[in-house]
Amino acid sequence: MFSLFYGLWKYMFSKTEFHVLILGIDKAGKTTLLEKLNGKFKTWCFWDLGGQPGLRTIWEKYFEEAHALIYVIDAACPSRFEDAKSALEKVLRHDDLQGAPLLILANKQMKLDRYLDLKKLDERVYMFEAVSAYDGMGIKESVKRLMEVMERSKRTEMLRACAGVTTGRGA
Ligand SMILES: Nc1nc2c(ncn2[C@@H]2O[C@H](COP(=O)(O)OP(=O)(O)OP(=O)(O)O)[C@@H](O)[C@H]2O)c(=O)[nH]1
Ligand SMILES: [Mg+2]
Repeated sequence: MFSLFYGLWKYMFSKTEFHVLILGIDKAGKTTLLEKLNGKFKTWCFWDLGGQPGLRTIWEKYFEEAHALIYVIDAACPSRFEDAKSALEKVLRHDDLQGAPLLILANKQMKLDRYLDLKKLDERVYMFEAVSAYDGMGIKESVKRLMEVMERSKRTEMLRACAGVTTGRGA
């Protein structure tokens, strides 16, 4: 009996198309994200809506049928955080989206990397990681990566050699 119900449930579930709304203010990177998602989730239908102020009034027409929400923020543009925040607050306050799971994506982290243009400085190995020191996201992995690179670096080799020479002199 259980397997009959399970089979039926599985059949219905596999037929369900999930509607996922992609929202965020203009130029946050929604359409770019959609291009990355396309074809990767077979039963998911992503709705990418324009984020210009004049287009945000249309967003709510999609709320009722949305299973979940992805909210994209341009993390490289602090001057627009306030706009992004108030647009998000308005979305979350809406009754038609009640209980819909929310994924917030801090996009364009790498833009800062490009702005710093560290490659120009010298030939040293550098890593750029998106982290949150506040909640610890990415911290452990980043430092681990640094340690791995550090252990294999020419500089560590050089410092070891120097330390060897110094110890040798002192002895
Ligand atoms: N450097 C960088 N640029 C990005 C990234 N994601 C998107 N962009 C650029 O940001 C610009 C805006 O991206 P879109 O995907 O068109 O933004 P949108 O949220 O769809 O904007 P609207 O449709 O106007 O609401 C484009 O020039 C993208 O190439 C990213 O992760 N890094
Ligand atoms: Mg777009």
